[in-house]
Amino acid sequence: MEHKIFSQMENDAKQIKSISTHTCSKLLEKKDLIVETVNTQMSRRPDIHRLIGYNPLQMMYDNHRNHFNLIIQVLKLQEIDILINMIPWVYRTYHIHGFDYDYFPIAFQHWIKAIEDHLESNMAQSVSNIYHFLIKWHPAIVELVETNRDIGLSFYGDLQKEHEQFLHYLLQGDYKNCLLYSEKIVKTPTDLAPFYLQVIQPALYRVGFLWQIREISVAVEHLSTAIIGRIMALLYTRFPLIDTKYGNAIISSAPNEFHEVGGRIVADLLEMEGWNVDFIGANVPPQELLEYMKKKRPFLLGLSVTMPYHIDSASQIISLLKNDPDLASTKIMVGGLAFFHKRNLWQKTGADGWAPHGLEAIRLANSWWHEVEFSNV
Ligand code: B12
Repeated sequence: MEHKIFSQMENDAKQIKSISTHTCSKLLEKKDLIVETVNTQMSRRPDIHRLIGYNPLQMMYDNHRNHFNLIIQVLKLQEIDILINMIPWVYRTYHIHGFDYDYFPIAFQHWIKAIEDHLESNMAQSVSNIYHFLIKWHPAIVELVETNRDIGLSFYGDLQKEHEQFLHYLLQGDYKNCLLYSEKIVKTPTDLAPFYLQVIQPALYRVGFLWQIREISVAVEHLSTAIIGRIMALLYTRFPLIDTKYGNAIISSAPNEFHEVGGRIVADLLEMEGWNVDFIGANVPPQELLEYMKKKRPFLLGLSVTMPYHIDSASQIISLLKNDPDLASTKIMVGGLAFFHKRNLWQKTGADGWAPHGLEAIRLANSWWHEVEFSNV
């Protein structure tokens, strides 16, 4: 069902002409003004509180900023499929949080108007086509969201029972039992990867979904992530450090990206494999990452991207690296939820490779290392 509508939308979207880089830069230049105009116009509407389900206006403002970042991203990458994949998530999430479905086409009209106010008419016209497309597909998106509850949370692997038990403790905020139970699962270093990939990762996906459908609060979601961070640190440090057999690797989240557990899993698994890893975590200013890389001269950089509108910031770092003679030979790998929206989307970043999960990331890194080693013989 979901696929049918997606492919129909994708087909229909082929009619939308791609937008020039000049128009994209103008749009980016006017971002604050356009977002501000939509915020003001929407908040002046007499029906605004009904439309946003009596939520604070700030929630709508946050959505507008994220929305516009996404649109700019989609236009820059010329990947409308990202938007088509994301839009049901946006409808579903905001509707569950009380927003009326009518809010969306009304907001789209305000985006058209604001873009017309701030861009030259031919540019405004080309960008507006995206909004006309969204307005046209609005009823189908609502139907999809209302009828399709399968959002791809199926479990793969042998540790389903363990995953469920761990999740149970996690949602109670029961750190002690989470830790005791994890210790039962992870007895040797080789147990760590299945624990990370089949227990922790799906538990966090489930936590995200429960947050999305408003079954748990932001506090419970934060607590779950914090418990997992503590457990990862505790379990990992119980194993002896492996001698370095591979080169230096730096793992970081893309600029502005706050999600860091995925990158941390990749970092831990690389280290266990014998890489010398610096895990930098989330939201590093690009210039400082580059300076650090100049000092460290890593063989490998891994960039984690969760939100699609951060793909561009990853691409920018990659382009800086590739154009810097000191760093151009660094192998660059990207990964994270953002790349699940479309096959081969990672290639748009200019990276050398992509991996869907931690174990695959290790395989790719090792194969790159051996390739270079072999070519040096
Ligand atoms: C915890 C969490 C947060 C925390 C993050 C804290 C932290 N310290 O990391 C906080 C509260 C900051 C947060 C914020 C937001 N979040 Co959040 N968050 C999550 C949650 C619940 C878990 C993320 C996670 O750790 N997953 C587990 C890891 C292990 O999985 P993973 O990242 O996919 O990693 C694996 C692979 O992808 C791959 N991989 C990952 N990185 C890399 C890197 C390389 C180099 C390679 C090779 C591979 C690789 O390997 C990993 C291991 O196998 C997810 C739910 C989910 N489905 O993930 C939502 C989720 C990602 N968040 C979401 C949203 C919407 C947001 C916010 C926009 C919310 C808001 N309104 O503010 C902000 C955005 C902030 C920002 N600027 O980045 C949505 C995204 C929806 C979408 N369609 O894209 C999700 C999916 C929740 C949901 N179901 O709706 N979030």
